[in-house]
Amino acid sequence: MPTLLLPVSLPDFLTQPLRAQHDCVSTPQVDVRGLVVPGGYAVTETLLAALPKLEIISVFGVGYDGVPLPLCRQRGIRVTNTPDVLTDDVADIATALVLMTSRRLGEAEQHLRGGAWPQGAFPLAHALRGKIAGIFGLGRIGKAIAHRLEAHGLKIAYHGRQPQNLPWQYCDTLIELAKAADFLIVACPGGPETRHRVNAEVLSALGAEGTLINIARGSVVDEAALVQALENQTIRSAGLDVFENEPQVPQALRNCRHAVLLPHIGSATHETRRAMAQLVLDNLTAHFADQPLLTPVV
Ligand code: 8YV
Repeated sequence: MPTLLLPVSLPDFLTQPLRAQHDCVSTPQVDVRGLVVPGGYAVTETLLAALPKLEIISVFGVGYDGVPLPLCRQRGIRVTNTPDVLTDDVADIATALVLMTSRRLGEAEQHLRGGAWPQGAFPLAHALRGKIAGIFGLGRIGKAIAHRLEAHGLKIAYHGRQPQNLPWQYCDTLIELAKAADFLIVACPGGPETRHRVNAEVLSALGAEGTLINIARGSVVDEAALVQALENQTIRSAGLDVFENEPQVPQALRNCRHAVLLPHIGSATHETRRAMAQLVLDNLTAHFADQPLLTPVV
């Protein structure tokens, strides 16, 4: 049985079948041939150096920003992820955050649970109809968000590496997109290329009536700049499912009533997490049987 390293805890419905077919360990060992990690997990060069026989890294998530791809290519280590199966769930959470921030749903619920009823005391919210959603990163998830928000009456603009053959407005720069957007929605991959792309300048372009939504990676947003923008009300609100140093969420964000905060639950449904687990299993089985990978990254 090939030895697999599972350095952090993963759901039982993934670890049980993994243990049935592999020898699973939780600390690095020289005979490890496969590594299974959640999306965004930092696979360091030190860890890779401790695994001389590593053949495959299977990411339980779509985002492989924590995996050093050049080093994997150099060493011939294959990398897989779990795309597509989580697209709808993550897009649903982005849509929920747009609704929660615009209609102040969290605050309204707390208001009622606190024993109150509006009677003029609860502030009016903002409608979605006619507003502009600016999507940064129009990949599979970005497009699924765009379709959902179109159905809510928003107009779609986007920025990414290049314009696509789509009926939506392309903005050449992120600043231009932020200026145009009522909701700036981060849906791009994480990693060094996008680190802190949403900075103080972008937030200032988003403006006092703008909302930032992030369902991608916390690293894309300069969180300190975001806290400042929320505290100084230079943006209206933020809806976040991801944070720069998960699971740490700055107290300043927790204190902010104009921020809706979720604990990285974009793909956290029974159906999707099981489909992700199946992809991890199928990729590993294919690899150890010398068959083509289902969802190869490298
Ligand atoms: C998961 C994710 O939270 O897919 C990703 O990249 O970040 C999420 O779907 C994670 O991978 C599950 O542990």
